[in-house]
Amino acid sequence: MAGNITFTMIKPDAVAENHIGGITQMIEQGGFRVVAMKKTKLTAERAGKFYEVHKERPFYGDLVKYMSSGPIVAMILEKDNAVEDFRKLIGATNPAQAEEGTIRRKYAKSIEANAVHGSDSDENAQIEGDFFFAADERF
Ligand code: IDP
Repeated sequence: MAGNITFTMIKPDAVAENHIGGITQMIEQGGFRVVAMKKTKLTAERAGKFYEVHKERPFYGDLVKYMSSGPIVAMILEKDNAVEDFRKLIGATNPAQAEEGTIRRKYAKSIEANAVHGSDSDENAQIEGDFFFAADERF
């Protein structure tokens, strides 16, 4: 059964370019409710841990550097079928392949600096949400 929670980050380039409001508006207009939200900065160590599944990929070192290069905005989002619907709303990893109307099509600059993260499974949504938020930060 599909869960109703997903996790997202607005990545450093999109935060630096003042797109927090624009991206959050697309998220809310897409039918998601913001359960938790925080602006924070990952250390290289924490970014490395968050993306540990990609440790063997050639872009891992650059990804860790990029994700710890400036503040991000982390959010837990709620909607029926949240993980799958949010992946649709953000679009393909590579913005050149992201469909019109998606967040990445509008805000991503490159395959790396692609504006937003979205969990790829219900299990990872839980793990990633727990990585950033305590129980008393979720409403
Ligand atoms: P996703 O974020 O669409 O789920 P993943 O394959 O899980 O994509 O990759 C995680 C993140 O790693 C991407 O969002 C992007 O920032 C970065 N990334 C993925 N593929 C590449 C690549 O080929 N070069 C550089 N960075 C990449």
